[in-house]
Amino acid sequence: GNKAGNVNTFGKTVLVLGGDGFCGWPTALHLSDLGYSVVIVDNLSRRKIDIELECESLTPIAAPSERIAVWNALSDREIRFEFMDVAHEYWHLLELIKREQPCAIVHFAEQRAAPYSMKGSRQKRYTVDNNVNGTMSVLTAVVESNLDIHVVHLGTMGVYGYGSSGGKIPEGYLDVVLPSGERRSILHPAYPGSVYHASKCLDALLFQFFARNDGLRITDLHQGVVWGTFTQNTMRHELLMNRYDYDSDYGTVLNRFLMQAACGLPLTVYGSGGQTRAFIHISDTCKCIALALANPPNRGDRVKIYNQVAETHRVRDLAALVARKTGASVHQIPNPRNEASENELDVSNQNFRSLGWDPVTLEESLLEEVVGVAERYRHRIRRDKVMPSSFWNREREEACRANA
Ligand code: NAD
Ligand code: USQ
Repeated sequence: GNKAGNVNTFGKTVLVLGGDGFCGWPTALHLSDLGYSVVIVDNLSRRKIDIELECESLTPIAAPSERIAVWNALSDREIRFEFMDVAHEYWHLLELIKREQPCAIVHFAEQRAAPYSMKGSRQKRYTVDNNVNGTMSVLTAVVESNLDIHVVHLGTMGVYGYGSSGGKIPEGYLDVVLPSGERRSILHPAYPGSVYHASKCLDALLFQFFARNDGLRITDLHQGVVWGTFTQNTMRHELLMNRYDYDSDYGTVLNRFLMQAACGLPLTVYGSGGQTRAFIHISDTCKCIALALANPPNRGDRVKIYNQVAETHRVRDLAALVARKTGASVHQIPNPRNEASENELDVSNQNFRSLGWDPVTLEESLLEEVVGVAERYRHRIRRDKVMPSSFWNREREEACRANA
């Protein structure tokens, strides 16, 4: 394996689709810092959804041009920005690819919140339209450009489904014995738990097809729940600050618990809290992308799939940990989601481990840092955005409303 630091990035351009988002922004800075020429492509749909949901990032985030200018001034590098809807401006995307001739495209540009994708029929349809069309446009444009571009996509652990792991979850493929007795390695079956997760399963089928039919070089990263907000690069200036979502649609569970602890709110455990999920810190998201870029598949290879996870935890154990550290109280509330109430989760992350990745885990100091950020900005919290407001089905909605 090729360790990221050993790669010659000189003259190499990377497009970061969705580079204004929570994972995309710190990754764009990290890749720029490593010497890649970075072009952020984003239609700012996430900032517009903030307006729709009447809730902003807990941390104040600067406008794209403002924060890019700050980075360019202090890093002596140059990030550029293209305002574009990658799902619906195909010709614009193709032109950009032909002009920039990137060695790789990192694709974060999707609607990524499971609760938002279940909010109503408009949001369900928007999520599939945006995510599947975006992926389709990227793949088609790469074929059309006739350039040998490595596509790195941010997928999710949720494609495997939770609750029926049947042992350690492998990295994308399952060895099976067909009825004929023949052995075969197949794409792991998809068990999406939300419309958002279903859109990622559809993406995965498109990757499989384009890798086989057109020989595209594709890496799909099945990432766990991301926590934290700061990275070394975003800490270099106040105006480089990253997003911190805390509302019930976009806030991920550990960041929500840390926010709740900082504001004196009870920690909202959905159901029994027996759900086990995989976690990764935002700084490791950036490192894993760099490692994936440094280790592309060869032309003709099947899609390279990595599980991008550091550790697994049960939701109620996370709540107990945060409560112990901060004195917060824990509230079990009816689960707005339709998911297994208890599940085991054992995940292989051997692919990244074999490249020397040594992930950070739930260290006390990092947890304290996040609580510190939440305390600093707690005056910005809209308390009416903390309780669940998206429900998986009518039964869940009635149970939640009856409890409210
Ligand atoms: P985010 O919503 O903060 O960022 C996504 C960015 O993509 C936003 O800036 C948005 O404006 C942009 N975007 C969306 N649709 C677009 C389009 N059609 N054209 C151009 N830009 C578009 O989300 P995030 O947390 O940074 O997640 C990024 C990716 O990582 C997603 O694909 C998500 O599925 C995956 N992921 C995230 C997590 C997590 O916990 N945050 C975990 C696993 C996987
Ligand atoms: N949960 C609570 N209380 C809360 C919020 C969540 O108990 O206040 C529970 C949920 O019911 C769920 C678990 O915590 O069982 C995780 O929820 P989450 O919102 O943190 O994560 P999820 O909806 O799975 O989605 C997030 C990202 C998504 C990414 C996914 C990775 O938003 O983009 O794909 O994590 S994974 O979960 O591994 O599929």
